[in-house]
Amino acid sequence: MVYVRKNVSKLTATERRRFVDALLELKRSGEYDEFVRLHIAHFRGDGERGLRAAHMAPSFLPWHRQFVLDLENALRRVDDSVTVPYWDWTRDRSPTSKPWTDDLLGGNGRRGDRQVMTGPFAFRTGGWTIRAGITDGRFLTRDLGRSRRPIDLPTKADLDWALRDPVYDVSPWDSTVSKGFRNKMEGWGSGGTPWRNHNRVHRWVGGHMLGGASVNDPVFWLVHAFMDMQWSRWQRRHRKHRYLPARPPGRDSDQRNRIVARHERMPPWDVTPDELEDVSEIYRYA
Ligand code: CU1
Ligand code: CU1
Repeated sequence: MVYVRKNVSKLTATERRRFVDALLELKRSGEYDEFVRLHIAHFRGDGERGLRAAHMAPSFLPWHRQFVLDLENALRRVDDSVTVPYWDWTRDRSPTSKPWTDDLLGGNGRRGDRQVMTGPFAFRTGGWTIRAGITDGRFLTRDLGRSRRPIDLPTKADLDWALRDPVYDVSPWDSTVSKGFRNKMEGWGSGGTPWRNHNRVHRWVGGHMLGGASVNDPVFWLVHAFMDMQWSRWQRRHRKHRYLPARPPGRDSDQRNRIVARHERMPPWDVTPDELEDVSEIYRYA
């Protein structure tokens, strides 16, 4: 059965509770922290050597598609009514709107140490201790809107600008490209606008969302579900266009063996971007 991913602001009270409870159960069992560790292990920039599967590369979108699917499958083993909701930050734009309520993800971090004090993921509830991180902090942190140097969430115009681009990605397939849907969504910028869409949302949330350990904040999944939804929209809008590159870069390219082409395996999974382009038999967005 094809299941439905919903807008987080449209969930019923029961759906909110079941989603939160399933996350807390994965945390309790230790499974959640494995997702955090996997993401940290794949957090590699284009300044480093080796294959980039997750970020600063064409497979940014399919990599996170598979990653969200794995988490969703784990949640559904706990409670098969649960799916990963998405956060539409072009509509819910305030630090007090959904999903920052006490019955969902809780609110902003407090002044000083930025510790999240409200909701189910506050350290003091005992259910959400950070175990896999880049620093030693044991509590979840946020700095919604970046208090010292305020930043706005990306807008619908930012999203439309990315969706309009019919080309999936362009050479040299990294964080420097100024064309292509993938980096316009991933959001590495240059010049006057350093952060676009996805990267700007990570910046706006702040705290744990700033680095490789961002998965510690459950909003990570809501952000990437919305990203994934935009990829599906882009596919519907540009039917003749597909994931690029179709073939691995040639021998003379410095991107050889550094990115995943359409029919190449995308680590850590035994799956290719080609196989992840159509998910219509698994889930859809409402
Ligand atoms: Cu990521
Ligand atoms: Cu992200």
